[in-house]
Amino acid sequence: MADLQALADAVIKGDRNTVVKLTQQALAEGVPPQDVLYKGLVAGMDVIGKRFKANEVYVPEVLIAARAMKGGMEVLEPKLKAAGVQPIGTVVLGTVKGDLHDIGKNLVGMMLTGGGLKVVDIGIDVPAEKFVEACRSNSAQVCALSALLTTTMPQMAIVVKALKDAGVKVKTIIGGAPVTQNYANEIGADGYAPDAASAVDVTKKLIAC
Ligand code: B1M
Repeated sequence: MADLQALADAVIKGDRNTVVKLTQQALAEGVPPQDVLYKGLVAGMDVIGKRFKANEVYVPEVLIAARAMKGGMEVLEPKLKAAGVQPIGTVVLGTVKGDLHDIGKNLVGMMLTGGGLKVVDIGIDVPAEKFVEACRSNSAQVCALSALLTTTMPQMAIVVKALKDAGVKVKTIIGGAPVTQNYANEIGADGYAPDAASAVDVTKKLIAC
């Protein structure tokens, strides 16, 4: 019988082969795709997120867990589409103009995907106009901005203002090593997260309110 706890455990261990096998098995046994997603894959990533926040695991473990989850998602995606299961929201994600750092951004993207969100990753060195266009064309609920340099942080203020000026109804979340909650308040961003796991919690809260 399908064991969704074993599936979650395989994600936590980063055991991609077992994740793929247990996902296939659960679907073959008629477990609803949304249960496989939320009680298996997402539940596993949730544990990884909590451990990451508590410094019990580090970036490599998160990347390995995310890769394992991706294996399960590849099996699951066609079934989710067929069952009409919608992601809980759409997030446009990018590193701001002038900034080429993408390791943290990619981690945020993986955790958001792991949290059941659709992520439109528009890359690095992204100018404000591109954020505006991507949020509009994807009807995003949240625009997520990453910056690693003190010199590129002001770009976040430019993006937040550009979205407001363009009348795009989207919540903004910012993060990256030099970024703080105070800075988010200062530039009028709706949310701030210190790490990739918190970014999922904050994004879900922004979508809910
Ligand atoms: Co750069 N770099 N770098 N660098 N680099 C830093 C950031 C720096 C702190 C190093 C230092 O001097 N000690 C420093 C910035 C100083 C400052 O401004 N305060 C620096 C500098 C100065 C530079 C250059 C200017 C160096 C030069 O050329 N003279 C240059 C700038 C290039 C540019 O962007 N225009 C540069 C270049 C590079 C590389 C290309 C060589 C490379 C990037 C490769 C890549 O990303 N593909 C690089 C790297 C690797 C680093 C360090 C070593 C590591 C960054 C990293 O990936 N960390 C970094 C020093 C350090 O942090 N120890 C440094 C791991 C990653 C998982 O963490 O990105 O912080 P992080 O993401 C975290 C959180 O911040 C948060 O979640 C993530 C996971 O928990 N987070 C978010 C990130 N985005 C978020 C968004 C959210 C929420 C949370 O919501 C949307």
